[in-house]
Amino acid sequence: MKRALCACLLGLLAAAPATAFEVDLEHMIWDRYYDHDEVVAVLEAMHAAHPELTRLESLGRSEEGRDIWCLTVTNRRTGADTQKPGVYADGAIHGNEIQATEVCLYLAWQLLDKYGEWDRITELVDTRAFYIVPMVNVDSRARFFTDPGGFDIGRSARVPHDDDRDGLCDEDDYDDLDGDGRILQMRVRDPYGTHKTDPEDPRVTVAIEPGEQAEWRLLGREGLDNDGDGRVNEDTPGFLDLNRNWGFLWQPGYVQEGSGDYPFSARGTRAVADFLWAHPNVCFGFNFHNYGGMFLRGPGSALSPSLPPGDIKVYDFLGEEGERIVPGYRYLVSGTDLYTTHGDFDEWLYQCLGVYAFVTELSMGSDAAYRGHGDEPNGEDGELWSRRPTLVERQKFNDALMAGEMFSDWKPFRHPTYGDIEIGGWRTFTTRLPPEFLLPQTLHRNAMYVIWTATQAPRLSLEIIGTQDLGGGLKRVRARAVNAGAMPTLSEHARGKSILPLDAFTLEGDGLTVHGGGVLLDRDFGTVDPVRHHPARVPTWVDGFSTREVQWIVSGSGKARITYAGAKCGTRSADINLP
Ligand SMILES: [Ca+2]
Ligand SMILES: [Ca+2]
Ligand SMILES: [Ca+2]
Ligand SMILES: [Ca+2]
Ligand SMILES: [Zn+2]
Repeated sequence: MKRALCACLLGLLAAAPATAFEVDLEHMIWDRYYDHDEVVAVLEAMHAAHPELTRLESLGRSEEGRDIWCLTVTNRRTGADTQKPGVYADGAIHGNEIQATEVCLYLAWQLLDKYGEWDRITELVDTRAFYIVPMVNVDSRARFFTDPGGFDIGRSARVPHDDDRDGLCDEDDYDDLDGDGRILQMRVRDPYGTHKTDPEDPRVTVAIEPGEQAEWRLLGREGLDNDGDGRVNEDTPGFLDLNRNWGFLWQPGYVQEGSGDYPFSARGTRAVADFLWAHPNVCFGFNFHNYGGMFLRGPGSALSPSLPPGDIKVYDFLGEEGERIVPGYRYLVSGTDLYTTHGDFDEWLYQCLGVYAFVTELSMGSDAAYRGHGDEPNGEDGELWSRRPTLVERQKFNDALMAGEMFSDWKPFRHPTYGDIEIGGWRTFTTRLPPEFLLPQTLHRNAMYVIWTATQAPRLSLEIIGTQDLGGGLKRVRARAVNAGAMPTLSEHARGKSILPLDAFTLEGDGLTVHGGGVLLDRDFGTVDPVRHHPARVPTWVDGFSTREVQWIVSGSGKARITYAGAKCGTRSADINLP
């Protein structure tokens, strides 16, 4: 009977389509991109294989009804996730930046695969919580793999928007004219145009120099004037940029393009915000994007207040280590080193929730470099990252390393408006995405940097310094909280703006009366910053790589408990017995 059942099952398996994706967590392959269904299958498999170390939940549904998944990784046997310092990581808030999802997926896999094998990871999964949301803009990332849309389409959330104010939303999308499954470029022969064929490579169309003879006029992405208004592809799906839709210094569309009708108007933004509001234990957030090789922090604009010095020190310490763990990437300030943005995620995290955060721009132009020692020098500062390869160099890379698969050669097409044109150009998976053979290093280095950052979240221990009989029935109790992580238990900004309550250092005991208490300013002279009311509870915080000492004056005797509790560092307790 059993054998018959097995044979039957085998028969079913054999009948399954050969292309069906089966997750094999033991032998995961990382030099490939995973599409929406595959990412979900990997998340489900990780949860099924490690139910005690993971929680898989949908934070909400997207505009097109897809779940926005969050995988929490922590060892539940060592305590609830909310009682541990949390590190948040998400990807594909811009849906076309698909390698951001792969980093998140790899991070989760690394934490689970190495749990019990690598001591650092075991300890982190026991003592910290990782919140991983691989696909924030889940609709556009899913469509990146299925629609012919190409790279340009997937940044926006799928929120209908009337780009050209004609009363219709999304009525003139790109069109796959030649039915090859791709949206490429269009060009038409025109001696009065703007471009010519590159003499070095006939596939490349370059701008003419002043006075040169033109050969081509560029017509933009493949498409038609669907609504007959005299413009081609003027109202493509969206536009709402999920990373301009957050509630700190949000600006309307005429200041910040793509910001949405109001903050948190997109489902993905709102779903992640609700989750983070409910998880004040999160200390650090990574928001993965896809181009430039950068760890970006705020301020993002001149409107944004500058950071207090204590927080800059923390950021500098973390960012400089990032530059070592991921060589070539730069730790930068987004508003001054890059460009102005309003209403983006990392600023909201820092300014409104008191969470340190980086936008990580994953890939570098040098990923697709075709250049040797003797070739022309690199960027102005001599660094590879600052100079993108020229289009001719990209073609040489394409030929030498990708067998020419990155580019579709120009082909003639009869266009109803433009007449005889040519369609061709760079394919979807080649713009700002590393070729798959380069993915594993990008994923591993960036995931390991998240893991290192988690080691620098508040790492608290509690010490009893001692008790002393002062005579007259009074006793002195001293205790110390030690933070071995670089991050303070509360950021300087969070303390200064009362974003979260201060942590509480408390002394409790049935047989005790606490007469005085406060932070110990000088241990030798016994100077104390006294708490005016309820001296048993001393509100405070502990800086990174630092200690906080408190002192209480009590009468009575018996068992007592000293506790340090904070939103971002969990709770530590120690018992004492007063004679
Ligand atoms: Ca319209
Ligand atoms: Ca096409
Ligand atoms: Ca049109
Ligand atoms: Ca169109
Ligand atoms: Zn982006």
